[in-house]
Amino acid sequence: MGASQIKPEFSANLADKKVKAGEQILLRCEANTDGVLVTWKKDGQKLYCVDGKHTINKTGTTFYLEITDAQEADEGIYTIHLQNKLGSTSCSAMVTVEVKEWRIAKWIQDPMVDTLRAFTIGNSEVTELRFLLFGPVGAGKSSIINTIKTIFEGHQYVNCLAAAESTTSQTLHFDTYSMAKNGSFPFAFSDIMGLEKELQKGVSSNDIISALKGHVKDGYTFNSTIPISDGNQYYLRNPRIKDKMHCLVNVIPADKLTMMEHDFILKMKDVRKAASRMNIPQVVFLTRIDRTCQLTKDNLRNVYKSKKIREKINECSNTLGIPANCIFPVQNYHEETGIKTDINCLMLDALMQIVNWANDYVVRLSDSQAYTQ
Ligand SMILES: Nc1nc2c(ncn2[C@@H]2O[C@H](COP(=O)(O)OP(=O)(O)OP(=O)(O)O)[C@@H](O)[C@H]2O)c(=O)[nH]1
Ligand SMILES: [Mg+2]
Repeated sequence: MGASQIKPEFSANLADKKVKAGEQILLRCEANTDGVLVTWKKDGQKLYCVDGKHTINKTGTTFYLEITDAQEADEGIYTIHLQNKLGSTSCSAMVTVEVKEWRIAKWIQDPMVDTLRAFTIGNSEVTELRFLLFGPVGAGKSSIINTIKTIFEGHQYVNCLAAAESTTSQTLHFDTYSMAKNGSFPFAFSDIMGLEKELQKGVSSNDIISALKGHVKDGYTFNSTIPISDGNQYYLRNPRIKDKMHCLVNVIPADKLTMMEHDFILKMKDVRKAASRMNIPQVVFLTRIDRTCQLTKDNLRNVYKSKKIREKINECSNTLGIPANCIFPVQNYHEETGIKTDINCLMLDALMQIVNWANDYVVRLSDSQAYTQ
């Protein structure tokens, strides 16, 4: 019986491959006949073979694809399709190319906690460095506070109300969470209502700007249509340096970044401009990274090997105009019931940077340049 007279079938399928950058990738499968037309595809498109890079081969009924010097661009789903007069068949495999860490994180918690515990602020007029968390509804602002408090308290903290998925903000009041404990950890994080793209919804940009300037007292209930003003019992008329914000933390959900609409980005940029005018350092905490990258979800320590996360950081940098080295991917406690050292370390790594930047800012200021805007 001629080989082409049987319908092609695989006796051994292509197998998934994980290689390091620079290595060779060899995909191999075995069929029941060699009388077939062979087509290789990558990510659903016919494979474009580059001389010296791709080699397609066949020995008897064994089919090969060899790729030299594996690079990020070689990653994807490879499919081989066999066809003859009697039918066709195909099988696929996932090729993953592990890249070197493009940023180094420290995965040892205690030295970072010790450094933050012993942190002293370089301006005696400031008792706590203040961070304002700001970003879209459901970005993970309240969860960041819970995560940081969990690290410093040593047990899970859930007092800052984090919401299940919702389109309107769960946080309605301005509240400041002090991290201070026995004279250590002189940091405070203020939680605010989420930003929405519509003009009269979510927190108003004017309220955020007032909060940056230190005019907003704890307990203030946000009003989307009427921003806080002098006369409101929660309005602090003459804020001192200690009352104002020393760093603006833009909280951006990595999994929703691409869907952020233009009007919304303009609103965020308005706030950024105001912060820039005041020279307040600005950073991004990129949250929900586990929803963006499976590699990172499987093991948080892969975060700085992940191409998806690096792409998100670049996308975020281009969208908001914030340099990539001021963008920190973080993961919040959201479903865990116990303490996870890796979650803590990634957050601590970001905190180690931003407390220094906030401190540099308060060192430059003094109450002699009283802030009365
Ligand atoms: N998977 C995952 N979910 C997260 C993460 N951070 C927050 N969440 C979830 O996202 C949802 C919103 O989180 P919140 O902390 O309430 O967000 P928020 O920015 O305070 O939201 P509003 O106050 O409503 O504006 C909750 O269901 C959280 O559990 C994260 O890193 N990973
Ligand atoms: Mg909230």
